Amino acid sequence: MRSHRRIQLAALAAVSAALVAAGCGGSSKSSSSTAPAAPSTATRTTGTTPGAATAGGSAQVVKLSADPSGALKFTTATLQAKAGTVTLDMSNPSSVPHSVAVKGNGVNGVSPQGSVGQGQDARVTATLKPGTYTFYCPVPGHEAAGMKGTLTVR
Ligand SMILES: [Cu+2]
Repeated sequence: MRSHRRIQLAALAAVSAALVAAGCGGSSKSSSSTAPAAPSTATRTTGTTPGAATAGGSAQVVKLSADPSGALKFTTATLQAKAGTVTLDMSNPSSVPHSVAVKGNGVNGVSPQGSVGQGQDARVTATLKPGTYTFYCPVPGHEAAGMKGTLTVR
């Protein structure tokens, strides 16, 4: 006969009870912040152009003056400008009415203001190609008396 040996294994089951203590939070009603929901799309503009000058488009202004003593002439007989839209701005410091005009190379522009008196300006604007032009006073007799000059456009 064979004796059976019984081995009993006592297993100790450890039961760990986890108690979750919920934090007692005061029911503080969070005041809804009235911050405007700004769509902060921070789109960073690449290729910054700091103070890009608007080049082109603006007419260049060439100033001249009638003789202040009243002689029928300008204070200069030669003017220069770059090709493009050119405005001749003549001031008249004299007591004799004058105006300004430009002609040559198919251009024939006369100041729409007509003759202007003392302390006033007359202007004429024309689109000029490179070449030589004549600026003059369109008041009758003034150009013939010598109130003219040469405008060189480059
Ligand atoms: Cu004149």
